[in-house]
Amino acid sequence: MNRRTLLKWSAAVAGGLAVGTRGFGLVQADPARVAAQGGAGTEGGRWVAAACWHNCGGRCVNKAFVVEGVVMRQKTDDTHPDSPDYPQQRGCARGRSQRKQVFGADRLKYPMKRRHWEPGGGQKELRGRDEWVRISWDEALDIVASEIKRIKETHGNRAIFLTGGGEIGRTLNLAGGSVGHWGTTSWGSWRYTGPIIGAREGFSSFNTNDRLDLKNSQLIVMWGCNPAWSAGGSPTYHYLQAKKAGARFIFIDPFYSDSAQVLGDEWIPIRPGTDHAMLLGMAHTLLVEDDPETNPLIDWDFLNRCTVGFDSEHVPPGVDPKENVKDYVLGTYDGVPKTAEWAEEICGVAAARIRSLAREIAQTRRVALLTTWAPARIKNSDSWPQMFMTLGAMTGHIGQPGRMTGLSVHRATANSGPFLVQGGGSGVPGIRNPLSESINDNEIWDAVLTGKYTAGYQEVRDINIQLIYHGGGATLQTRDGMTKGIAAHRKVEFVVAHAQFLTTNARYSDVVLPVTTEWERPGGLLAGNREALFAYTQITEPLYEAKDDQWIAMEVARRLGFDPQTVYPISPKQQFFNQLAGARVMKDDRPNSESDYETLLTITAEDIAEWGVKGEPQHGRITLKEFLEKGVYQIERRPGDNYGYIAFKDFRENPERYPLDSATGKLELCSPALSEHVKSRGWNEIKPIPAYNPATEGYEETFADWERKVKGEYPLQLYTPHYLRRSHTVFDNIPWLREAFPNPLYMNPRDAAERGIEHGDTVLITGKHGKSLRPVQLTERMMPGVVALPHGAWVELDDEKGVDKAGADNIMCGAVPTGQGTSGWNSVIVQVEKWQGEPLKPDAEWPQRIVL
Ligand SMILES: Nc1nc2c(c(=O)[nH]1)N[C@H]1C(S)=C(S)[C@@H](COP(=O)(O)OP(=O)(O)OC[C@H]3O[C@@H](n4cnc5c(=O)[nH]c(N)nc54)[C@H](O)[C@@H]3O)O[C@H]1N2
Ligand SMILES: Nc1nc2c(c(=O)[nH]1)N[C@H]1C(S)=C(S)[C@@H](COP(=O)(O)OP(=O)(O)OC[C@H]3O[C@@H](n4cnc5c(=O)[nH]c(N)nc54)[C@H](O)[C@@H]3O)O[C@H]1N2
Ligand code: SF4
Ligand SMILES: [Mo]
Repeated sequence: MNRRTLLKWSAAVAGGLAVGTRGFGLVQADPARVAAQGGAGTEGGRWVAAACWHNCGGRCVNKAFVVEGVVMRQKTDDTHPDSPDYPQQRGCARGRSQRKQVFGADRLKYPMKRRHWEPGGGQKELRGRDEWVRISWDEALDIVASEIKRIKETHGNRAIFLTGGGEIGRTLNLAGGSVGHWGTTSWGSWRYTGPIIGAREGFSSFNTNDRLDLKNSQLIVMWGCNPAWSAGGSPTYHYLQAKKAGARFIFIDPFYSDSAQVLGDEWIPIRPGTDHAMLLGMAHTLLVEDDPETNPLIDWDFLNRCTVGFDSEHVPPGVDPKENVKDYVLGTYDGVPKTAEWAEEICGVAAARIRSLAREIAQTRRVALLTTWAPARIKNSDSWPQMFMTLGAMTGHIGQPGRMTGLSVHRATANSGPFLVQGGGSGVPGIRNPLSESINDNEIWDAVLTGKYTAGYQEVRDINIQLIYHGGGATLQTRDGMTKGIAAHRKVEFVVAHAQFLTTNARYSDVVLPVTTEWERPGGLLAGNREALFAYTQITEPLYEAKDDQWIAMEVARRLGFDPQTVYPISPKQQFFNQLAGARVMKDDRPNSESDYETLLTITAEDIAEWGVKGEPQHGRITLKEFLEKGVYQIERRPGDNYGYIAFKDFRENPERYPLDSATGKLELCSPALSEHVKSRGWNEIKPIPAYNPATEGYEETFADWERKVKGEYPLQLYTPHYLRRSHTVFDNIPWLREAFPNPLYMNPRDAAERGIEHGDTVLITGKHGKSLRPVQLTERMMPGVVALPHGAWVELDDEKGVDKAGADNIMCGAVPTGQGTSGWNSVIVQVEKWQGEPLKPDAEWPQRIVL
């Protein structure tokens, strides 16, 4: 960003977005400047609660100022004064640009088909580069229904592959079902390892303490955490309160992140996917230095009472006593002590620092050992969560005030615990899929191309996919192996996508159905922040000919001969009403009672009549009108209230009475159930203890000869951080955001110098699975030997050269299934060189994808 564009951006933020008339802590814009930029006054319009509905890791208040149906500007939370205990839920740059998305010139306006499409395919190789032809909704729906029918009759329902779920899944279920896909997506190996070993999992349940308790921690270790980028809204602010309360922050990350800049007392650079080795080195230090009398470093009481598998006396029933953490770390049977020096060679952190960090954690009374899913989005990382919990268990930092070990990520970042406010159900009954077949994300494209996929231990199944239905999500763009994905799209007989823009899914389809955004729908609720529930209402009528997914699902059903009412027996408005009526809030007179909720909203008979829905009047804490107008109900927290949460507290106090969900009821540092689970998936086997298992396409594979330290063809590690410009793929097309966040490849100047690369050069990234171009950003903030390619850019593939210009991460990430079926997006190896062709223009200058 140069100075001029920066000024343009900040003016837009100050003038167009952050105008608060009461301005509690918000930037107060100069009214004259606002007027000069075309902003209207507040007369004649009103602020409407607007959706910000993305899977972005945050939840915030978003309001649109609507004058005669036109959105003039946006603002964020000013519903109450801001304070650390009761913070405003303020939006990020993406949410504040929402109107630029909804009203973007590149919105899909009409149903379209590919010019050379014919029943059965028609020049299938042109998918992704054919012309688009506008068609009527009738024609579009007829094509979709007749292709579903034809393919079902010729090849059976197993030929229909539904990506991203979505509303159309209900119709396909009525019509005999479809094949789906599964994966570890966000969670990496926390997905299955977490629950199996008893560590739970940080998405629907929680394993660290709440934000007010975080202030009790003296030391906070942020293991692969960058909330300033990947947990929008209040989380970084919560961490800041812990810092102000005196906590020391250590960041362990390949990148000196914005979060580390704000909070960090220290940054320990580490190679992606090698964290496990570092922890083993720390465990070794603790084991050899611990002396209960003179130098107590290990919490033997916690280990003995609350875990299984740490030493030979505590292995779970039926397990060889040799399978224990202690003997593995000491190298008793394999002859390899996992010393700090052993770890240093792998992870790159100096042995002395590995030792001193182990001591510091063990000797500090109250420590928070926090991680995200990022270090677990690594191939072969099945034992990593178990290793992380092992450090917590050894040092006893679990289940007490200021002491916690586990996940602090996404909706639970810096604030874990049960939701204090929840929405109700929509009242739409489920429709069962008669097929219960699902393919691992790492094999979906291979399944299309080769007709085979792994269905379990020594079980490979045949499949003949001929229809790809993109009902939701951005699967072609967000799953590994996009090059194969594109080939798969060019192989099948029919591809259809519901889409708001010409996204990657849409681009490689035959028929594209334009769908509405949440701003064009009756309204809904958004959860994802434990202290608040957000509501939004309709901002505008559906744009152009866009229709909502439910309507499409019903219309396709009608054409397949079903009663549309079976797909959606109740209207979207009634669904919204049901969610509102069922909203509940936790009572504050009893602590941590997950079942003790009361009704949130007062709804009168007049409200029900006005809405024209079915319902009963009810009494709650605030009125329906007030809630919808404010757009949020937030719990006012204060120190010592009953909403605090200490994860594993009961368990720690009495593990017999409050067992964990694992097979033994204890935290399983040796877990036969885990190794059995991994084996049952059919790719490889692991030990029940957290043994180090080098990642496929990890650091070790950057070497042609590990012993002599000779680098190979792909000498650099690449990983894909979640990036401020986007929520995954969403918002990638917004010019404002493109200008603010240019999507570079991050690289250390030393690696660049070796390759004759200069700051700002266009570089070619070459890996085992594809090639991409990006402008390079040279920065000491990235450790040498590692490069980062931000997650989610919309692919721009030059078919002839086989080079993608957008830096689409999944061109570089290959679909290589390991262990539990982990999507290992952060274990990739590449080479980077200066691009000899035409340099890239900044993304912000690229033409928008305006089709019709
Ligand atoms: N290389 C790499 N890949 C990754 C990751 C990574 O770190 N690296 N991260 C992974 C993670 S954690 C996740 S969660 C996944 C996310 O994977 P996805 O869920 O596939 O990604 P999104 O971009 O959120 O996809 C949402 C899509 O839905 C569309 N959409 C929005 N509203 C509607 C609607 O009402 N109807 C319809 N029909 N469509 C709508 C949006 O335009 C967008 O195309 O990506 C994963 N992929
Ligand atoms: N802006 C933005 N925010 C998002 C999203 C988005 O797309 N954009 N997506 C949301 C979703 S669905 C999810 S699942 C979450 C994911 O959130 P996280 O799981 O936290 O993932 P990241 O933000 O990619 O990475 C966090 C940090 O881990 C570091 N890291 C990466 N690999 C390793 C490793 O192997 N070891 C160590 N020690 N550190 C590593 C990165 O440098 C980064 O600083 O983000 C959410 N928030
Ligand atoms: S963090 Fe998420 S919910 Fe909040 S404004 Fe940003 S995109 Fe919207
Ligand atoms: Mo995610």
